[in-house]
This record gives sequence, C-alpha cells and structure tokens, in this order.
Amino acid sequence: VEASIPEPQRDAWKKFQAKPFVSKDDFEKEVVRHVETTLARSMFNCDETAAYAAASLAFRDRLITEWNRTQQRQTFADTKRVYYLSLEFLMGRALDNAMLNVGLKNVAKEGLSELGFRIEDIINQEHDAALGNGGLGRLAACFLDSMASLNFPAWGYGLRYKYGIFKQEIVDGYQVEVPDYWLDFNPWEFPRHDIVVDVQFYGGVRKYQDEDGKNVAVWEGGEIVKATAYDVPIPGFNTPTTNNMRLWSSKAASGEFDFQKFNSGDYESSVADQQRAETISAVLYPNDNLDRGKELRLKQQYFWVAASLYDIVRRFKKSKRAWSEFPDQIAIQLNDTHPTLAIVELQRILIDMEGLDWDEAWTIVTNTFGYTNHTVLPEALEKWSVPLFQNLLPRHLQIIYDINMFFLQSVERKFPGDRDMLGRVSIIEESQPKMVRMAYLAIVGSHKVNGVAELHSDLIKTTIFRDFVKIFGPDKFTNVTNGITPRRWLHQANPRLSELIASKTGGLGFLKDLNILNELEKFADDKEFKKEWAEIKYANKVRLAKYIKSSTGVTVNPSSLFDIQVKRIHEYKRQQLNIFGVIHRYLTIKAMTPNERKKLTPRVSIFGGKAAPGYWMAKTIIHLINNVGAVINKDPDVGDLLKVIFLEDYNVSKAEIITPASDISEHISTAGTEASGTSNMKFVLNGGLIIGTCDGANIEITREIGENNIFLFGNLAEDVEDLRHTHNYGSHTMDTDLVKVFDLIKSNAFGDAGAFGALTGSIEDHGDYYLVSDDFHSYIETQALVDEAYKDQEEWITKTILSVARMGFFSSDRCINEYAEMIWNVEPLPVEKENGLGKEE
Ligand code: AZC
Repeated sequence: VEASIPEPQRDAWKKFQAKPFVSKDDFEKEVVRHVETTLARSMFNCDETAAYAAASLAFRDRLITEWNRTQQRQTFADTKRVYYLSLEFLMGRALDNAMLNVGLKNVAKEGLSELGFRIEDIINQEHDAALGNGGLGRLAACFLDSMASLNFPAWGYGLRYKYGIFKQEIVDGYQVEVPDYWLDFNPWEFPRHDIVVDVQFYGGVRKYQDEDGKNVAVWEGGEIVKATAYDVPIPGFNTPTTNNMRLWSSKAASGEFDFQKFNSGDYESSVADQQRAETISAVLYPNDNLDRGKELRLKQQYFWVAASLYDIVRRFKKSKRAWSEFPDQIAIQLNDTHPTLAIVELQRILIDMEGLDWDEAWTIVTNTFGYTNHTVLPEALEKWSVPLFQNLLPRHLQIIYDINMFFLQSVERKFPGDRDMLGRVSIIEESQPKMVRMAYLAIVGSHKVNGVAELHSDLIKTTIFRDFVKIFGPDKFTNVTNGITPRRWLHQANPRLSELIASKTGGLGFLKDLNILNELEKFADDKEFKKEWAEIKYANKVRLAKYIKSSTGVTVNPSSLFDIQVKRIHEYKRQQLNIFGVIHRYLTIKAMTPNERKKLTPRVSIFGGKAAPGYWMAKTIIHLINNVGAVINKDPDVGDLLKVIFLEDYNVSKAEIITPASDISEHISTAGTEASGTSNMKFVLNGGLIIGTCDGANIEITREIGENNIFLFGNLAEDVEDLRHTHNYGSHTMDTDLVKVFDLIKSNAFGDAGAFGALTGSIEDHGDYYLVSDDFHSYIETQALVDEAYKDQEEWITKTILSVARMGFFSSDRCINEYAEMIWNVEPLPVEKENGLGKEE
C-alpha cells in the first residue's frame, strides 16, 4: 500500500501509462526503438538475431502492459485463484504464440517486411524454452494457455533452470548430450529483484512449551538460499487476460560470495558456497517417468515449493481474511508428486508460524490441494529416504510423521485390526532405509486425486491406490482426460489448415470452442474441400521433407506414406516394436520380385525423441534405429519403398513442423502403461490417422472419432499381467516373424550385433516385460491394413476429415473447465474487450 501513487497524482500517471501498440506503424516504431536503444545497434548493424530481439521486446512490452492490467483486475475482483505447481513447463517458443494470441501476426509480418525481414526467419531465431522432459511438462504449458484464454485467474509456479532439457546430437548413430544453455538472451522474462524469498535447509528442531502450555517447534540453524522471482507473461488467445508464470532462481544468501571468507584467504570456499546455492536451479533432471531419489532433486523441490507458498500466503495475508477462508481464495494443483512438499509446508506455516491448531490447519490444507497422477509405472513413483529427509528438512519429516499418525489412526478406526492395510497404506515404507511415499502423502493431503485419461484413472483406482479408494471413498478419485491447446497445435503449427477450417466454419471461433470442428463433417465427401485438404497435407509433408533433407541429408518422397513416432524413447513406449516392424518390412521387400514391389505403398518411417542420459536400453534403441536407417536408406533394392529417418533433438518447435506432416503416427505402448499420451491428439487434430494400442487416451480418441478411423492392435490392459506371468513361469514362445528379424540383427546386418544383445535379450530371454513379441503379429497385420487403406486416397482423406471434425473433446480448454468445476471451484473473471485488443486476424 505504501508503494502506491497518491490519489491526486494518479491522473498524471494515467495520462502517461503505456498503451499496447495495435497498428503496424506503432509496431515498427517499437522495433526500431528497441534496436537503436535497448540493443544499441543501428540499421547498418541489424541482423536477424537483433530483429528477433527487438520484435520480441516490442511484444513483451505489450504483454506486460496487459499483464499489469490483468493482475490489477484480478486483485480488485478478489476472487479465487488457481496456482498450478509444476516442476516442468515445456513452453517452446514464445514470439509466434504471442503474435497469434494477441491477433497481431499479420501486423508484425507486414511491419517486419517493411523493415527488411521475413517473419519466418525471425521466428526461427528463437531458442525453445525447454524446461521439461515430455508430456507432463507440455501439458502444463497447454494448461497455462487455456487458463489465460478462458480468463481464469491462474498462475503457474516453477523453477527457472539455467539448463533446460539437453540438446541431442546423433554421432555415429549414438545419442550425445549437449547442455542447453538457453538464457544468454531471453526477452520473455522479467526478473523481479524485489521479490526474493529466503529458503531454509538442514539445521535442527527445538521444541518447547510456551507460557500457555502450547507446544512450539522452532526450525533453526542450517543454511539459507535465496529465491528470486522471474515472471513470464502468458497471453490468452483473443482476450486481454495475460496470466503469470513465476519461475524461481536460486542464489546464495550472502550475495556474491562470503567476503569474510574471501578476506581471510579462503577464496575457494567462499565461491563454493555461492555455487552450491546456484546449483539448485541449475539443471532440469532429464528423466521422463523415472525417479532416481537424488538429494539435489529434493532440494529443488523444497526450494521451489517453499518460495511459491511463501508468495501465495503473503498475497493471501494482504487480503486480511480469516485463515479459514484460505481454500475459498486459493486452489493449488500438484502436477504429479514433485510438489507434494507443498502440503507439508503449508501445514508447517499454519501451525508453526501462524499458530493455528493442527486440525484447523489440516482442514485448510486438504481443502486447498488437488493432486494429478501421471503414471502407474512403479519406477516413476517418488520415494525419498527418511535419513535424507531428516538431514535436509528435519521439521518437515516430523510433520509427515504426524500426518501419517493421524491418518493411520483414522484407518484403524475404519478397518479395526487390519494390520496389513496399515502397513500397505502407511506414508512411511518400513524398508531399509525407511522411505517416504510421496504419492500417498499427496493423496492424504488433497481433496481430489485425478488420473489423466479414463483407463488410467480406472487403473489407479484398482491398482496402486486401491486401498485409498476404500479408505476415502470413490468420490475423492476422479478423471480429467488430457487435452492440447488448439492455438499452438493447430493454428500456429498448421496455419493453412486453420485457415481452411476458418473459411468453412465462419472464422476462428473454433479455436476457442473446438466442438465447432463438428461442422466439418458435412465436407467429408465434398470434392473441392477434399482437394484443398489433401493439398495442405501434401504441402506440410514437403515442408518436413525439406527439413529432413537439410538435417539428415536423406531425400524422401513426399508422396510416400509418412509414418511418425516422436516422443521420449522408453521401453514402455515401444519404439523397439516399431523398428522391428521396419526390419520386417525390409525383409519382406528384399524377398519380393520387382513386379511385386510395384504394388507396395512407399513409406517413410520417421523417429524422434530423447533418451534419458542414464537409460542404456533407450540409447540402444536409438542406435539400432540409426543403424537400420543407414543400411536401408542406401539399399538400391528398396529405393523409395522404405526410408528410415531419425530426427535429431526432437523438441516443441520441431514438433510444430513434424505433427502436421503425418499420414499415420504411432502410439503403441504396452496396454496399461501410457497414462494418456497427448501427441496422439495433436496428430489426429492435424489430419493424420493413428496406429495404436488400447491404451491411455487412444481409447477415448477411438470413441470420439469412430473405430473405422483408427488402427488399433495388440493385447488389452486386462491381459497384460497374465501374459507376463506366463513369460516368467510358463513357456515363452517367440513370434516367428520376430525371430527372423532378430536373426537378421544377429547376422550383423546392422553393425555389430553385440551392441543390440541387451535389447533382443530382454525380449527373448528376460521375460519380455513389455510384450513386444506378444503384440508383434498383430502389429504387423495392422500395418498391412494401413498400407491397404492408404491406397484408397479418397477414403483415407474422408477418414482424416471426419477424425478432425470429431476431435473437439481434446481441447485443453475442456480439461481446464473440468478442473475448474470439479476440483478447483473457481470461476473465470470475464473481461470487457478493450479497444483494439485480441481482435481476430
Ligand atoms: C506423462 C505420461 O507418461 C503421459 O502418458 C501423459 O500424457 C503425460 O504425463 C501428461 O499427463 N507422465 C509423466 O511424464 N510422468 C512422470 C512422472 O514423468
């Protein structure tokens, strides 16, 4: 309040307030101003990098003006806010998105052109913001876009990693990791050097009774690390609402370094303190669906959670409301278990710092939090060792023990004498050492738990969280099927398709109400429309073919069937099934006469994705794909009939080129392992069909688009356990076609077979946990159906149109509305359109 301009001076202030540019001239003026003053360059020294910087700064200024207004509006309205806590936000590029969301891309295009630049070249200057591994982080990014577009008062909280996900290079067929230092120039963030939070680690707990006989716990000693806020504006589409993503960066509490140590000659250790503190936000852990229990990771989690909660609580305290109103004003969503410490931290703040009773505090806590689970894979479920916790966060461990005690007492009351149950559901696992089970803590501390697709939400209720459904009742557990933002994944990635749809559905309204796509059904047999539709697909394939040529040197024919699998490399996602299928196709082609070959559907098999640096088997799969490609791509018997491409360094901006170019994409996880998948949605929305297992969101996609429009294969989730059992305890007979594939690999046809022994061995000799052999036959047969179907282009195009028309359900706007209604209990804050804002292009 002290910081505000006095009433009488506010008119002067208002007169000079920044006004977001709307016209081309004003945009150009801003660009030139930024080149000349912010960047200190001139028209004789302005390359594309500088033009990108200036254009971005012009848009950033514009966004931050709207950001300020939005924050003011939300503060005055004093309604409930959502805080989305995610350790990953896989944002990709911001400039193109900002231009499209505020409806000024054409203005920028013309403006840049008048200044001598092509907008595509300028957009391509931007480094991806790659603060995430895969689906979980990209989902968070889509949710931010939807929350802003729907005018929800919502903030994202995350970590400002200095290094995002590593860059992947392929050297001699192997993955090599290169650090992703992305911050040398980032125009999209605002450092808030005035918003700094002290975060404590280590130390001990002193307990005593105060004068009133109340038990008091004081966490003291240890070390302090400073968290500085960096704000990134999140523009909604076609609305002035501009939300905030606040990322925390770590620094030593003593500033640059400890001068006392420095002056006493201990220079090294003074610098070491500083570096140790900065390490906390230095690097994103590069594992997808895997928990490694490293101390630095727990430090990251607490650092981020403590700073975020301090910020949230401070904002709440300004409102002078009673603590009991906290959950009426604030909803906090936990994106997986990574932020689960927030539950403990809020309880600690309420009882240790604010003096509330345990029960009063716990009611507030549980009414505030919701928890989203993203996986059932056991190796991904977070557990932290108790000794590690004890050392790093001694007070939190005590509170966890108390939470567990009260929880187990309630279980004992409900299921008297069921000791097995108590052992099974205890937040503390009685192992050596003892472990804190974070998912259990998240369930106990939240009022709602959701999975991310129907099958997945059912699975968590019947498997990993079964006991908790008995304890809390089924209503605590719910489903919110994932979605994607059509702004980035249709309008931005596939502008021509977006334009065509707009021309048939009365404008860009479908981007805010994706069910409008339904209107395309009536064009599914329209000759003219189908022709345009097919031309756009072809043009997108040409664009990808050019990219393939420039990045790999391989020429591919855009008339071939483009078969794409891009996602993190993981055994459960089964890229090995795909590449074995490719080898099978190669064997088939080699065995054919030239005449037989003429009847084949030419195919380009395209792979992309990163392997976690420590995941040997995943790296082996990449190696095999590359070696297979090297052989097949130069085999004259094969020619255009089959090409195998591995695209290096798959990321969000590459996905924007790849996704619109697919004819078929592969979503072929072992049934029951892929919680949802979201690229399946992106591919179908862009007019590609999919081949997939009955897993994750594939099932709901089938329900929406119709089973004639999808190629499903493989065993069902309900049969997986029995199959695994027979592999281990019965006889495991390998599929005969797969044996032939393995024989070829073992003949060193793709280089030294020793390199692939672990991969083939895991299937032949070690139980085939992911059911590659069991599903191989069905996979091959279904791929043959794909080949046949593709020959009938008329029918194929109709299928793709019908599919797109029926994809409305998978907008992340639908997800956010479901979260808002079922979990957060928040309402959007409507905005009046202000002059010239958010107008459609
Ligand atoms: C992923 C799931 O594997 C994927 O199926 C889902 O679409 C995505 O989350 C978004 O919900 N899960 C993770 O990445 N999970 C972890 C713990 O890494």
